Amino acid sequence: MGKRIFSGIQPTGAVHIGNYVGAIKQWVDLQHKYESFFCIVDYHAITIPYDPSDMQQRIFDAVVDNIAAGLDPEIATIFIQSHVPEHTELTWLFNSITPMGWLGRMTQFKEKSEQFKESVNVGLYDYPVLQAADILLYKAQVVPVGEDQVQHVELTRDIARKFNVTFGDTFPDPEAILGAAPRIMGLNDPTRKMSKSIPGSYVSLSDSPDEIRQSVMRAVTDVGPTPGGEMSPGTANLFMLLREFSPPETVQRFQDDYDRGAIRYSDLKKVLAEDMVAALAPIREAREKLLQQPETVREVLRRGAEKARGIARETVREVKERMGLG
Ligand code: AQP
Repeated sequence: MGKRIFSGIQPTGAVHIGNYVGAIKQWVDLQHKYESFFCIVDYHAITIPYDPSDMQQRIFDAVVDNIAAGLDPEIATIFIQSHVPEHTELTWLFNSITPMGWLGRMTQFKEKSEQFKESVNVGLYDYPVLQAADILLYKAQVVPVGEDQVQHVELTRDIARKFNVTFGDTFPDPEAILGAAPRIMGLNDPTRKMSKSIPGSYVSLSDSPDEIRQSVMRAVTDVGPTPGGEMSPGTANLFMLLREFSPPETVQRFQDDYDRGAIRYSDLKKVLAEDMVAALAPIREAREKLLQQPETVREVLRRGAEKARGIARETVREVKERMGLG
């Protein structure tokens, strides 16, 4: 069997350029190289407060955004996590071998419990075990993610190894792989990562050209470079985006201006905004078309769940047998 990749995205809000450059662009490249599974992880999304009445719409939008951005349903298996019940079944089996201390160390849990102080639930704590089940159900070895998810992939590896040692060799060692821009910071607060759940932090793939311009022009920078000092987080973030969306000559020109202490951030932002508008235009157009074909999208998801379930069922059968439950 060739290598498999697995990755997921939460339907917690609009898919943004951080998700796009940090993860989706890699998925689009890698789908040609490996057997690929991409999942809209709705069971993960319910671990923070949400409105059930628009969950289905957010799931649908996330699928549309990913296909519009280049995921090809003819090559990759695209499906919804809750359509494959083995994800939660394997989570329970893994819960019984995962020490609580491993989960207590997870940075995302610490950050999210701070962000949603009033509603820290068991699901949020157990989130990384569900993620391990997502990956290992398909025995994926390659997991393309943004930097924030690396710790969870390492935990997945620990769970796989512990299972193998305890019950016999079953799972491969999954490995996280990062793209060139693995951590895009929030435009309104460049000390925190760009996040769907932080309003003002992101440009989404569905934003209009004017919304993109407004968000980029409002991005936090600094009053000017400190001679010989490090770039401020906001400026470094804009340069990172420039490298993703603008040609190398443009990046070089602004880098030279910065080095000479002659940079005007408003000029940089204007150029970046226009290059971003142009780069995202084909995605926006593909998105509009897909929105007119909801039945096609639903058919992709039906086929995806069917293919995923075939594999997931077999893994759970094997795991239960090894654990003395089969
Ligand atoms: N700011 C980011 N820069 C680079 N990559 C990012 N990713 C997320 N934010 C950035 C990567 O995108 C993939 C899908 O992310 P997710 O939907 O599973 O959840 P997340 O990491 O928790 O992303 P968000 O946008 O911050 O969502 P909320 O606000 O709901 O928590 C992952 O591979 C992730 O690394």
